[in-house]
Amino acid sequence: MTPPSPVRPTVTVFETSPDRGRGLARDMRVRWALEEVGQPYAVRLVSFQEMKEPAHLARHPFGQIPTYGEGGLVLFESGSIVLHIAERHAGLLPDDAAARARAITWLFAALGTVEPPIVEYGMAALVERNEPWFAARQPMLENRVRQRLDGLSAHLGDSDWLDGAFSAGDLMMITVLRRLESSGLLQAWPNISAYVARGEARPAYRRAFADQLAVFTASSSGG
Ligand code: GTB
Repeated sequence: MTPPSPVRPTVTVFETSPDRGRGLARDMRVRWALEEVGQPYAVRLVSFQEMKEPAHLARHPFGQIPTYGEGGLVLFESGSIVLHIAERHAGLLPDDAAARARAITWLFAALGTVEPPIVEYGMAALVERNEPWFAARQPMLENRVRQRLDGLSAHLGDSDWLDGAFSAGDLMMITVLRRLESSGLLQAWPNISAYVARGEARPAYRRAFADQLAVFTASSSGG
């Protein structure tokens, strides 16, 4: 395992996040991972215009955030970045090989199985609300989310975390679930609501949240 590097990695984040500092943009998971492992980092702020310009497209082929730079290495995709951090520092993946594989499985489950229906549900409410098909489509999208929450809740049961100790899988799952907080849907699964709250109570989460909020506050006050 690598000790904290004296050369700080750089994470590219929104200069002015559209979530207004609620920690819903995907840099939050990278910041949280870095805080969990005790690795200081720098941020590069980009505007929506800069995200589509050549300098940023060289870091991220789709012109998005987050990106992660460490020496000569440049990564995009929040899942890949969090896994990279977890593999190089102690604290986010178990040492036991089987437990480690299961934690990585949860990270993939968060991104590949739980996040897509949550994002589709949220995006429809945002951009399709006035479309004629919205009323018919939204219950179907909500039902897909409910199916995932049923499965997750049944697995979680009374446990604190998804598989033993807190891991990168929990970190990713909690950031994904947080996108549902304003929908009120999570309240029907008290163990999932408690799970998300448990993640948000972690000191590393709180530091990451405060730091991304400070960026939004500074940008929106012209600072
Ligand atoms: N699969 C990629 C990853 O995991 O890194 C997806 C990256 C991505 O979607 N990035 C978004 C982005 O750069 C920001 S996080 N969008 C700008 C663009 O594509 O031009 C998504 C996001 C944005 C806003 C909110 N919000 O306002 O609540 C929440 C999440």
